[in-house]
Amino acid sequence: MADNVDLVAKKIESMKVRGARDIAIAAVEALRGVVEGGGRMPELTAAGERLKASRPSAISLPNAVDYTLYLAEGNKVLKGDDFRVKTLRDINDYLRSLNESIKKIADIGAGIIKDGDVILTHCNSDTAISILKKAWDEGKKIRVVCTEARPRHQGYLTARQLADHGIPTTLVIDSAVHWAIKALSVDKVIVGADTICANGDVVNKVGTAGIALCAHESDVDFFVAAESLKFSPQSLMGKMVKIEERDTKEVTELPGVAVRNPGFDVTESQYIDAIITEEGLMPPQAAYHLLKEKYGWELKKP
Ligand code: RUB
Repeated sequence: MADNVDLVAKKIESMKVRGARDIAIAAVEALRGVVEGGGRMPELTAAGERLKASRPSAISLPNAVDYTLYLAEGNKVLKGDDFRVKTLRDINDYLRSLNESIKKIADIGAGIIKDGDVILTHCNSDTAISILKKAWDEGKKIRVVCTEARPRHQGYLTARQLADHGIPTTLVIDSAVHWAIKALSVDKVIVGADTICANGDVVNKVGTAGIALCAHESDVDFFVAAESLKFSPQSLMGKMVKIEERDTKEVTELPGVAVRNPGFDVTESQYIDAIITEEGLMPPQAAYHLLKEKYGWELKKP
């Protein structure tokens, strides 16, 4: 297997590359490297398996790998350099479409934000951040509340990125969310997603489900920002998704005490007001229809 594929898989495992979108893009780029190096279906399939195994809870990763293999498969009758040239073109088009998707989500998401809104976000989602930056660039004077996202503190990245963009940003510890929604007058919650199941349940950074419950209690709208890459035809409901448990040393070491460190949790669709996708704003219950129309329940060319 290409050294670079293993390197990318290790970067995903160690979270040097992280976030559902970025790991999917890194995997597609690694597969592109295999094609550039003259690899064909057997090499691509082996590379895809290695990449898919690197993080279990984000469906974006197997979806992106399978779709890239599907593109290559469509070209496998081509001989010699023709396979390489055509497959590289297809992969580059796919990467471009992923860039377009996040821009469309930013436009659609910014449309639901009002001037003066206070928005709470969790962890570090490029997709959610793109919406917040777009709303700000449109002149909406928003304020953002970020969580820390213990134990790895990805929320610090979000806070830095937003503050550097000029957006007034407040950081709170994860357990202050209930307080923050009330005391800081939060109007909306916008988070990203790692997987969206067919019934509209959402898998995202651990803590998301609790935030959704707090938002529900305070009648605050809860939005999930995710491109269709995160939709899972295979996962009927959230409880079927394998939740990654990470090294407990990330949390603490207390002799004689068992520590658990789940990376993600499942927010049930009933607590989600809408999912912001590149296809538009939709109720989570419509996930089934998007999957059926766009993919016909299989990863096919959108
Ligand atoms: C990141 C996380 C993000 C989603 C969506 O978790 O849960 O909310 O991946 O991100 P981790 P994006 O830090 O463990 O990867 O919108 O960038 O795809």
